[in-house]
Amino acid sequence: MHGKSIAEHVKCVEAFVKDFGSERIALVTSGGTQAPLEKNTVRFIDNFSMGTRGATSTEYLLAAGYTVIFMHRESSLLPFSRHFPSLFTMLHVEDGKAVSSDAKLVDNIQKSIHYRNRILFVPFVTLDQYLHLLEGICTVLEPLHERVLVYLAAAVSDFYIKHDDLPTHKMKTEEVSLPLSVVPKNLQRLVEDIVPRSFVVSFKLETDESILVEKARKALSSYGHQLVVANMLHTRKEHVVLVDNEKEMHIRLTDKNKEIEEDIIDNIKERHSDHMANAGTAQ
Ligand code: PAZ
Repeated sequence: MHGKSIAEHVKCVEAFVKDFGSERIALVTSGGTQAPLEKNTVRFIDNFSMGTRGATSTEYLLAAGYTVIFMHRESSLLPFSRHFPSLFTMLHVEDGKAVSSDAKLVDNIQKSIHYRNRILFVPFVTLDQYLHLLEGICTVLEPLHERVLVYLAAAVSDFYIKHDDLPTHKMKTEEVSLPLSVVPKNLQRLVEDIVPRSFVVSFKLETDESILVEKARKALSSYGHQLVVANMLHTRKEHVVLVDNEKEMHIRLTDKNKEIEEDIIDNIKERHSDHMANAGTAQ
């Protein structure tokens, strides 16, 4: 969290959107959450997500003209730098300076400089921080109404141990107890009470394909938002299903030189434009 409290992060968002100039703004959530197993946390529940979907989508959102609040798990992947997991080995020293002539590296550094005034990084680590930040940031964005796209790509824990049930100290192996509770779903409240005019996209990950679309439909009808991007764990980089109240649309990656997020964002931008137009928002 870079030493900032939730309230301080929310204040940064307020300052960032105060002079908001572009026509659209996206709140992107990215990466997994930690749910502690002890008050003095040594162990926690976590998941596989490195934030590839969120970081990649953010690059395409910026290119599509969005300003982005990038709410990401600390130390997960970031837009532009995500392409270089071993940056250190790409540099050499010339006249006491670290340099590289790698064209892709140069291009991505230039892009990240180009967009730096249009992206705000807001880190989180735990499930609790994630939930509070999401609510706080959405509250700040509400006055921007239909111009807001909420893009919930983070893999949020479904289980946690309530604060009162957490042992204070490192759990002893002979006293293992995991009184897990199900994380209360906050999406309905978000959609109905906090950002009722925004375009809200949630993600649904499954490992059993036979229930994927049914689960996405259930989320749509429970929370009342606009779109679910449904994906399978092992094919998430090549295939997603966009599920709305009327139909399903499959996006399949056929060109190996492309990233599926380019098509996802193209499609979502169009849907968001319709949402704004239907509400009479100038574009
Ligand atoms: O971080 P990543 O790119 O490896 O994975 C992305 C994802 C699978 C976490 C995302 O596309 C997603 O489905 N998020 C929601 C997960 C869920 O709570 O169902």
